[in-house]
Amino acid sequence: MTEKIFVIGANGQIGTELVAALRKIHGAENVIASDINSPNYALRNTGPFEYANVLDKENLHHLFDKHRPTQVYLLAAILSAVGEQKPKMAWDLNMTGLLHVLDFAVEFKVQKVFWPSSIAVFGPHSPQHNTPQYCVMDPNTVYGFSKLAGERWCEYYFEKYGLDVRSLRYPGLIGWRANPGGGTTDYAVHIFHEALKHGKYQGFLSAQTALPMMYMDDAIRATLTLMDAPAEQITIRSSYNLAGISFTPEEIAAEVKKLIPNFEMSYAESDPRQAIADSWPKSIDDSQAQQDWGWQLEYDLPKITEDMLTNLKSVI
Ligand code: AKB
Repeated sequence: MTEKIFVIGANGQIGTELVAALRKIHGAENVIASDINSPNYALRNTGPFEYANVLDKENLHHLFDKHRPTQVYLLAAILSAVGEQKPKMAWDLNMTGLLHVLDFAVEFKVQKVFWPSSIAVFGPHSPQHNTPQYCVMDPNTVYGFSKLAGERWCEYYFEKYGLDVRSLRYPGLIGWRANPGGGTTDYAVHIFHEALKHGKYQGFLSAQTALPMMYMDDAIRATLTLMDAPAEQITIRSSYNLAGISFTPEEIAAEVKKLIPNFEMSYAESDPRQAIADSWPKSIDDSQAQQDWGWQLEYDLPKITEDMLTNLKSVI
């Protein structure tokens, strides 16, 4: 059966890479990229594109009706750091946008929906090391509790309406094809750009702040593997923990220095993102994803560093 895949929020860090991967598998014409902004350089002239604002219910309904997608990926969101500057807007976009998509997915009998959650669903009272799938969750950012509420809605739509919705709690994502926008883990991408451009970088988190991170190739593979898994293997309909690897700014700086020996790292005195990072897990237990759909990580920190620097060199 030919899939018709609708990707909402395609211009972002995940969307840019996911659209390219989906188009390789399903053919460019079967993957409709959409965003509130004009297509970015990677999406331009590579396949169908629509303007979509998840809060514009009428237009979104029209797009579902026009394309009758079999799969929908909803990636439009306001991330943790920007969410703290615009709390009401973050709640509205992250929550109302999700509910619009879930409702239209039911109405138009979409076969599968993907919606990303995040390690931000955990909070200061969650276990910080090897954080389990199920534990105390008291996120204290708007982004975090919008993701936690979203997870509950996803499970609810699965239980009440039989909607096949699948989700991952992404760690911080690192990729070279697109920049992250407004998150707490963004430093782990900026460091590579700055190392190549200026040979130095001032991070906004302290040297010892460990956070779970993942290379984009792994994240895209995890997403596609989850979406391809037979429905009976999916035992979690809220969102799966996804671990990646955990490292500190000091550790990533040391890896960069191995390949760019004169690289210098410094650390900001204070930054509001530090409090967000301190409330998040340092490492994650993703054994349920391994068990249910065979998840295996490929990229460790040295491999990420080498791949990032090699690829970025050719594009910046
Ligand atoms: C952020 O930092 O806000 C995101 C995330 C971990 O969900 N990258």
